[in-house]
Amino acid sequence: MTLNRRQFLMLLGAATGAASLGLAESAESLELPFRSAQTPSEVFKLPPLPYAYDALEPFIDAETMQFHHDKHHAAYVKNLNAAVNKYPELKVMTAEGLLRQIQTLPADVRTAVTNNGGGHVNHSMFWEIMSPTGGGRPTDSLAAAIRQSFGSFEAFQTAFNEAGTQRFGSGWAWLVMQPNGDLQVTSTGNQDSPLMSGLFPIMGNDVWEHAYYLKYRNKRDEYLNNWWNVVNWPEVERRYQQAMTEP
Ligand code: MN3
Repeated sequence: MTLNRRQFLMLLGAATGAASLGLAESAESLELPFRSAQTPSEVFKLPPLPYAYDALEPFIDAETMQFHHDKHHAAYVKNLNAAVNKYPELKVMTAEGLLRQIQTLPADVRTAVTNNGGGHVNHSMFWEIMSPTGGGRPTDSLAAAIRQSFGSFEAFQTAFNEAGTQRFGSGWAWLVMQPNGDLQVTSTGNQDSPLMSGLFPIMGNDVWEHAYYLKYRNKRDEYLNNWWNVVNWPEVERRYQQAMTEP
């Protein structure tokens, strides 16, 4: 069984004494770091979309959301399961753990884990950092960190949008935390995860055409501008706090 962090913490709250076992410290954003053996094809699961397909209208259309989640993300999960089924020792690792240790994985599954593990982790984050009640600005410590790193929220938005428009072909625009704690705007190609470079992905926007083409056609810049209306800042803040506490 795979739990997101919120579900896991709820369970922890219900299980007296669980924190004393050290479980709280080892919880990751998507899955427990270790899990019991399961049937081979079901180690990684497609997380449910946390809102209706049309919930992000008019900024992201329902058809895009349905295909993006039910077809594209589902395919990454299926292919990631197929890749790790060759190596039982990989099936006890989280998808995030696989990406962080990508260079140590067996060479014949490294590309499949990069593409499909990255696709799974990136999209699992993506659904959660958007919300029908999103938009506005970050608050709390993240707002201060953004001001300190980029000068202003507007300057950060400009840098993030530029990272998205300048990514040639398919990929992601990111706000990441470097190992020294500094924030950085960057982009990656394909489904490459910042985790593979030792960077923590605080937030990212999917600039593959499958994320916007039905509604925006070739206007990626318009999609990037409108996307800010659905950003779930409380979840992004939570990820920022997680970035500062994870090793
Ligand atoms: Mn996508």
